[in-house]
Amino acid sequence: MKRLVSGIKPTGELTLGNYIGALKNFVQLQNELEDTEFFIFIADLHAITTMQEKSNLRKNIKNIAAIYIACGLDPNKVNLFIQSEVNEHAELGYVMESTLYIGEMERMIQYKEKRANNEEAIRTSLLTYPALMAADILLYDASIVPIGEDQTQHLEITKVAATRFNHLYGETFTIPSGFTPKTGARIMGLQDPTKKMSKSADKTPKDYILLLDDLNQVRNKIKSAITDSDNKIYFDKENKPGISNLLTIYSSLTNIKIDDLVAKYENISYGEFKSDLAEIVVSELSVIQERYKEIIGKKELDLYLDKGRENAKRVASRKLKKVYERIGLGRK
Ligand code: ATP
Ligand code: LTN
Repeated sequence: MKRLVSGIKPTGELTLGNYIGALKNFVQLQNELEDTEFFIFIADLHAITTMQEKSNLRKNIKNIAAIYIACGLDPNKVNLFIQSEVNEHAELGYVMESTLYIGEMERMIQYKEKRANNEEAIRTSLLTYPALMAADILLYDASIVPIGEDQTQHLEITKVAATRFNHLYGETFTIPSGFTPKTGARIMGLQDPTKKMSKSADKTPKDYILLLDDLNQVRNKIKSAITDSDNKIYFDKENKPGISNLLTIYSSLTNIKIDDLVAKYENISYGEFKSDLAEIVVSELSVIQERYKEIIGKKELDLYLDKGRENAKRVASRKLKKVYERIGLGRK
């Protein structure tokens, strides 16, 4: 039986970027892959690499759990759980810190970027973050890890950690592969299409679409997305980042190839294109929002998270025990 692992940090409300780059692919893989066990979690330990207000953190954790289900993950097929409730993640995270080198951590782009924005109070865990992410994946011997493009470097370091550990202590971990969508692995901001759409960076709300945004606001955000003035629709990431980003969103949500969209919208104005796209996004989000309302606050949500935690713990504790034995920690 193969295993798939992925997680999302509860650092804010989820965006269309999270949906296209990650969530939508979790659902697609759930429906396509056979003989695969799914472990999808809420990465709350990762969230505290930066300051989180307590009540927001709690709210965001539950919110992501409900969004997972609202987007189409079937909690009877997929193990949904909260990372901090399976203590093996933190414990193997420490072992991974003792496997990876500081130089390797310091090379991580996400660390360097976040550090550049906040020179003063950088938490140590922001640097060691990839060690915890490696633990998240290796605890379950995951062979497939669906992620957006910004996480590929972290997945690479996970492979380094697994290979090094196997070499030092004998075959212990499966080397994982990333699954990144061909289109939509990096959705850009609507106001600044040269930067990633993000839920936690300091941005104007018009730059991102939240999955739970009011649908009229969604329409307005798409209509006021920054585009160039040449009024021709074609894909050119360098020179036309705005329109290229909108084409990517359109293509990801409809599965229509970008080339076919370009042909369809030849000689059509940006305004009309944006209106069509707005309706496509709205119809996708309205289904998610309906299901979200049905599940949030319900007792079932906790029961699913309990069941997910137990299943995750069973696998994770066995693995951690084996790791400790391999290293020579403790007495047996
Ligand atoms: P933050 O914005 O708080 O730094 P994030 O959104 O990058 O967080 P997560 O919420 O943990 O981080 O990301 C969950 C998944 O969504 C990851 O696989 C990530 O690669 C993907 N993702 C995030 N933003 C985008 C985006 N703009 N385009 C495509 N995928 C994305
Ligand atoms: N690092 C990811 C979230 C994350 C993750 C993981 C993704 C934490 N652990 C394990 C896949 C597998 C992020 O910041 N987006």
